[in-house]
Amino acid sequence: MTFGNRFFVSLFLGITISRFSRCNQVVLLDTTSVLGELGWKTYPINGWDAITEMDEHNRPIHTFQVCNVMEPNQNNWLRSNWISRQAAQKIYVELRFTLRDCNSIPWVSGTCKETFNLFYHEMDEAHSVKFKPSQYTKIDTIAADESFTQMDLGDRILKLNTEVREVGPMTKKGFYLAFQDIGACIALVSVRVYYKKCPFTLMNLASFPDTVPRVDSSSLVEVRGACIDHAEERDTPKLFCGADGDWLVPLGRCVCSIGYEEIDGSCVACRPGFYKAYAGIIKCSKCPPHSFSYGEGASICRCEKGFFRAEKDPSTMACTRPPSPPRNPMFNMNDTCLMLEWSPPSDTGGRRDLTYNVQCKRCGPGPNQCQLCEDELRFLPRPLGLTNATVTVTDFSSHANYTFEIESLNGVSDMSTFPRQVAIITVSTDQGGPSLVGAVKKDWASPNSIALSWQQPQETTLPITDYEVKYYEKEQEQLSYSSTHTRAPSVIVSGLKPATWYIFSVRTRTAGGFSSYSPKYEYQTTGDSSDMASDQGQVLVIVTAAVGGFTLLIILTLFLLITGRCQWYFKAKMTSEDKRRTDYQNGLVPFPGIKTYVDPDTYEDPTQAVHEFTKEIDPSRIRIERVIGAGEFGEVCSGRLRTPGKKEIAVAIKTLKGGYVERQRRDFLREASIMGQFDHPNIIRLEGVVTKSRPVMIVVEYMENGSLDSFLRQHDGHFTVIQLVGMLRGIGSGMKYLSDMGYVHRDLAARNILVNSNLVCKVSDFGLSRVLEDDPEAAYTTTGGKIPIRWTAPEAIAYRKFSSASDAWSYGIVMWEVMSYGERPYWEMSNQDVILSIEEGYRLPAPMGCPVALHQLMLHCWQKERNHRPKFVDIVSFLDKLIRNPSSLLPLVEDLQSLPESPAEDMDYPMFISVGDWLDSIKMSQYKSNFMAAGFNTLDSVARMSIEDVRRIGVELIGHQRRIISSIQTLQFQLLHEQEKGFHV
Ligand code: ACK
Repeated sequence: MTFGNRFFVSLFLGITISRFSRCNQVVLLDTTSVLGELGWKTYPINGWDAITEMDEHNRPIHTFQVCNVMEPNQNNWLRSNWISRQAAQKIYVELRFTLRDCNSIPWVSGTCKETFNLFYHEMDEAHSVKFKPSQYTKIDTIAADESFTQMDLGDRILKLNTEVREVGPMTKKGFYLAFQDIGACIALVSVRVYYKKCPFTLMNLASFPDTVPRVDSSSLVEVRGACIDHAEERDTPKLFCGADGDWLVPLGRCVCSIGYEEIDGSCVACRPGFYKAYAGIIKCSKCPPHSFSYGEGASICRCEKGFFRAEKDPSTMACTRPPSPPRNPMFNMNDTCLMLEWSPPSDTGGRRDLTYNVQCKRCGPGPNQCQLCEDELRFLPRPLGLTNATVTVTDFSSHANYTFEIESLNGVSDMSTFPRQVAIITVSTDQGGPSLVGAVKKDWASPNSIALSWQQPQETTLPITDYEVKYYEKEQEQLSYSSTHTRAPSVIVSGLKPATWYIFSVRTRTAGGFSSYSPKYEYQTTGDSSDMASDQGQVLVIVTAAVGGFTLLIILTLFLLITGRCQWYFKAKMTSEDKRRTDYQNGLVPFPGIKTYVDPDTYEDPTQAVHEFTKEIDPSRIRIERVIGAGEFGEVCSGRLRTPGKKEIAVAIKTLKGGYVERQRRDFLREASIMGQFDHPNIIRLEGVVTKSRPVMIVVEYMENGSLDSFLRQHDGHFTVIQLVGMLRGIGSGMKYLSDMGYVHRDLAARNILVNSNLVCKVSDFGLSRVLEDDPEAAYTTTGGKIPIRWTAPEAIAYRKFSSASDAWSYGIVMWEVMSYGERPYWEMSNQDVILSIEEGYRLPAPMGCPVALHQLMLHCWQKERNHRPKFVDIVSFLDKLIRNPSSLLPLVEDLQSLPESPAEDMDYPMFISVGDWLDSIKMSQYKSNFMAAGFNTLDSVARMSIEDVRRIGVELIGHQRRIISSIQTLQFQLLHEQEKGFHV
């Protein structure tokens, strides 16, 4: 008898059967989704009962029930249809069912069961033969976790069980499932059969197909991805499919191809105006200057008309054009050498690979009688591919007219079809040709003009065409000059400023070309009301000329005695002592008796300098321990050096990487030849060099804390002011030593100072111009040199006037770097803006927490007039005073600026500027000569001026009087504070 079928049905209607699927499961059968009859078979017929009800969505719920609990020996089978295995190797069978516990049914003990059995049978196809239970393999006995539970009120709560069983590996194309009841009260609510897969996915720009995991759950299936459209493999993209259908361990990836960038997991073409030149994880970039891309997906931007890209230019570089021609060609000639000089082109075309070619033409008297003459002459260093704006010519005939065409070139000159422009200079070597004029005299001067006259040259074979008079303001240091031409040996130069000193020089021109310039003569225009100064001017000029002439005579004598040849190119073989002597005789070194620096470049053979100034170390004494950085020529390592006394000391070892050319080896060892000449506690000490074996090495003392700039950045705010001043004192002392030795560093900056474990700072990075080549801060200037703009004095930027005074400027910047713990000078201002701001009188403000005294010293170092800057001896003694008297470091700049009535907003010019700089800074430069003429030439005297004084010296406009007076008041305030605090350097 079947127990309670009606009873089950009423209960099943309350169950909501969730129909779900997960994306990593492929369902082979789901009874909840079969809409029509299931068609499962039952044996015997009266065993399992198939009941189909409708759920709330009007979809059928197929259930199978059996409840023959009263009768013994039950053996009721329910068999599914044939189920295709598809790609499955292992299948999962999920059963949902209810099961009544036997206790809840009266009078059934002995016959009632609480389990049923699950079987399967693999077959390659469906078959219609009779069901044979013996062919089936048992999967498991299924028991209920939950069953009917008796409740107090007699109601029963239906509990749904879910059981999942795995079957596999499967080998045939399909299988049957069978359920055996042996006397339980069961309702089978749903049967889901599925297998697991790792689903199709996109990862790292690669697609991975649906993948079936292995049966063995411990091994993964390795799947190689295929790059999506417009992407290409970087490292083979791979994923591993886990047993549960999850993708694991992504390896490798694809990257977007040239012209495409990754956006939200796909590769999208670059927009017009953008390009991508390399496949990779980079975005499309905007076209570099002077290039464009019209279409989408550009791999490179094309150059605008007139602009080009050289073969080796990277596509990221701006398109460039050929340079404009060189400017201001000039020559200087003596008996054996002709030196041509010119200024770099105003437009370098945007490139740094500027070179010059000099072509020579020798011209006869008539027109069109020119022929090329390179082969006749000797050019030093060479006629083509010159990197400096100068060349020396020797071996020329003494009676000839040479025309030199100087062309500027860069890496794209060959690409342009425009005719090239050249600078032309004509030189006559005719000894009877143009010769020097006699003394240039001032006849008279007025506030705006000066009249000059001179003696005609005595012997000229060709008639004099005219004279060129070149002149410029003395203060301007020949940044630019004017010239005027005259046929007579006299001229009135007009348009000059009153009470201003000018420099004049005259040269003669004949058909054979120009003569050399005469010596320089200094004359002054008269002030508006007096011309007192003119006489003094003449006296001065005569003295200058006399002294100049005498010096010239000595130099010329030395020149003939010592070399007898072209002095600026031919280096005799001399020892360092010879060189020192010669340098002293030439007035190039400061004092006799003091050891002076010898430039290794003055050695014909640079290895001689290395031998003379460095010790060769046997490499077996060196132990390299680790790489600490990268230098220009190779790695920088730390290690140990065994000294002859068997002691081991810590050293830094700079190596020259293999594959160098001779020039690199020479440049590399040049630093050692310089360093080896120094012996000072604040200069990095050279231990020696290895030149006789590979790799070539320079061994120096080890500085535990590395370079000062990064050291300070890492220890922001960690030191007392006295400690910082101590560091600055050390650097100043090192610099004093260098300047006493006659060595100009040119690249003094915190990055070139090294710090040891005792916070001792030592100056490093030697090598003159080469230092600047290596320095990443160094930028090209319009004069063609490479200069670290932010650290360099204006005169060194403008015309490469490097000196210990320009080192003092850099020292001021180092002070600022130290007091700001490694801040970048002038922050993110561009180099160009830095140059302009300095020119306008702007100076770096005091860093936060900087004592007034130190900022004042910085400002002192940044005076425009280089002779007004402190010498390193002054700097060291000033810092010593501060260290001895630490209370002098207490007032901070911000304290001063926050004084109640402080006109802080007006204090935007520094204390230690000259009167000229001060007037420049308040835009009253036109009155410089008025101040000077009236004797107001120090800031102290200016600070005492009254409004009457200002009027009396000739400032007539009321607005100008007002501006000057209010600036004087600020000046008075500053001087007052300075005196109160006693911060005089
Ligand atoms: O800033 P740093 O640590 O200090 O990194 C650079 C790197 O080598 C490349 O120049 C460090 N370095 C250079 N010379 C020395 C030295 N004598 N002692 C210790 N570190 C040095 C420098």
